[in-house]
Amino acid sequence: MKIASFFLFSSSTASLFGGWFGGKKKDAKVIQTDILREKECKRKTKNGDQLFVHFWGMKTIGGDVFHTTWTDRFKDDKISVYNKPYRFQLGLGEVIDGWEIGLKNMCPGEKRRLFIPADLAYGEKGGGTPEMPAGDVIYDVELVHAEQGPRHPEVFDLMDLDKNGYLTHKEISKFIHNELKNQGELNQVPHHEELAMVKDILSQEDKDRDGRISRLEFSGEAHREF
Ligand SMILES: [Ca+2]
Ligand SMILES: [Ca+2]
Repeated sequence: MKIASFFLFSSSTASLFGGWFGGKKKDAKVIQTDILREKECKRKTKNGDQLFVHFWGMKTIGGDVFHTTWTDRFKDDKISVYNKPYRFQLGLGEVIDGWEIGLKNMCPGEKRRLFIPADLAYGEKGGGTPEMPAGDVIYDVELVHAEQGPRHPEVFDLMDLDKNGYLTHKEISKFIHNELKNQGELNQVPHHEELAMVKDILSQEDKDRDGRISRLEFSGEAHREF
């Protein structure tokens, strides 16, 4: 296990921000993903990115669509148009686990078909609305656009124990230690690796090299496009 950025921490603190299965460990699971349309790009989607997608949700291929951003808005002229793309931040538990797993490493313009088992979707009982059906689901998802997402200030506040607006080595260490503990992974990660994580984070995030991470360094440049 290697934690190299705050984005991954954001992911592990997903329970703070709600979501169906927030806080559950996600990356250990794999789902079947078919590429419907391939695209190349320099920078692929990763945790923390803000994604804009069009999607079609169905129980079986070719079956009724239970939820989509595609609509027959002008029925008389038989013109189908997109509604606005659906927007969410990857890795924060805002969407079902099947999406968190299946929409990583994706390029704009790419279209995927995700086969998602019930436990990574809305469960065996469903979410109580037609948009959240029970059992296994299939989503066709087209990535329209992706950009670096905003980081949650709540995470900074959580880490900044003395509330002085900076994250020190000690505060980061403490946060990591607690995160590992909460995830039940404390025994699997040796102490030296824990220290390496802290060093890793500081070297990546402490842009002005003053040995601590300011709020500005943490929040990064919002909406930087790729
Ligand atoms: Ca502090
Ligand atoms: Ca700094």
